Amino acid sequence: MEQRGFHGQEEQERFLQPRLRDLSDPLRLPDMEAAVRRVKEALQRNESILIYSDYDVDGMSSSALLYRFLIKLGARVRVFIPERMSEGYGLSLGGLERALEGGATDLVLALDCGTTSVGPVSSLREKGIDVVILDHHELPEDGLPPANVMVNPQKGTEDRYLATAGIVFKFCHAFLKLEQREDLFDLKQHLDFVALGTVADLVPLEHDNRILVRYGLEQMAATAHVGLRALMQTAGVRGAPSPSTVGYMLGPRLNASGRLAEALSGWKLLTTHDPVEADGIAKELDSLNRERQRLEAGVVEEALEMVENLPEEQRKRCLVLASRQWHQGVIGIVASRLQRKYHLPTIVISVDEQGRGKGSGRSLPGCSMMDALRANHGFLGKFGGHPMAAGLEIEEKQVDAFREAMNRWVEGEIAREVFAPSLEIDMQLPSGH
Ligand SMILES: [Mn+2]
Repeated sequence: MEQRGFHGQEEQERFLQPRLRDLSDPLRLPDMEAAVRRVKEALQRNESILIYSDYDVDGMSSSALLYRFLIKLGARVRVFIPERMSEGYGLSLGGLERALEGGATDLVLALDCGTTSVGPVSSLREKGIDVVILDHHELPEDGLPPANVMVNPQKGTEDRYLATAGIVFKFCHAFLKLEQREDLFDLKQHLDFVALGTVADLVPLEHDNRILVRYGLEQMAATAHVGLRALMQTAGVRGAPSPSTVGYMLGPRLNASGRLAEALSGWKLLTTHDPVEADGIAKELDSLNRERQRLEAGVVEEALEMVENLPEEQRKRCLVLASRQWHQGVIGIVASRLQRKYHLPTIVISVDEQGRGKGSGRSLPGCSMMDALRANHGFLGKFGGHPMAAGLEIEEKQVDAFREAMNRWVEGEIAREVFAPSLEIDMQLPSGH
């Protein structure tokens, strides 16, 4: 324990026996109190609220939790999740246009997106619509969007490991705490959603994440949510769920909706109270997931061949691969497979008929994908994400130059040891014991 940096009995106990009451104060997240106040105002004025969330598992778990919370409090609220293929990641003008068609809107709550969306947030404010962002993505360098409130741990120094599901949990907790009405909503019963989003987003399972995931998985085993139960049944989950149950069985099925069809069905599955509907959606997600596996295998095969055909210096420090044949819904998974196989930062790009590429990048500890993209942003359109995973836009004609520049940048900036597969050894045990 000392080796791992846990000093003293109390700290060691806390790691070995995590307790919910050890969770840090939700109000220490930057601007959390302002976010709670704005939402409370919306409830008092009976405003119409729109939850706009990302289409991945963290996004849909976050919106499922917040939706249930606000409904329980009597809010007028609807949920919108953009389409990956046509509207793309995050708050976009196209996505917002369709979202606002859903009805009058006084307040937009952006979940797991919005941190870099200067244009879309400005356009909402011009329409007189207030915006509260709950997100954990990295901050842009050239100024934040003009949201009324942005809760993002990246603005501070603490809690930076939280996924959006964890931030939404903290929002609900802060709300109940400020109201002094912990009886209004059973937050513990929804910890399974928090575990889903946190594990699927691959954030480090340390500090509060460890507590949230531990109790969330326990909750999942006896989940009160019929959709989650149906999904576990369809996926063949037996025994107590673990992080790998979420990572390999539940996460891919929920994500399959956002990759190949509409992410809203994953959200519906999490929020439905109807066992028949739940069963139908779970089966649909299962077959979408099989389709996804088929597409993925094809792209992996082509990508491997492409790597082997690149000259050595163009694949030495970074892989950048693009094709018009690749389905945009699977490029992220393919990038992470290649990243693990070659132990290099990897970007896989799907190019449309007009020559516009959308790419997904995965990196490894010690080499921040975001730093690499910032340094080479001249080749790119929009980009954003985390040190280990990012998304980007690029024109097809820029891909070759971008590949060269990335290889050069990584070669020059990142220490060689980063790319050597390594074992982390805590201590050596003397033999003969
Ligand atoms: Mn996320």
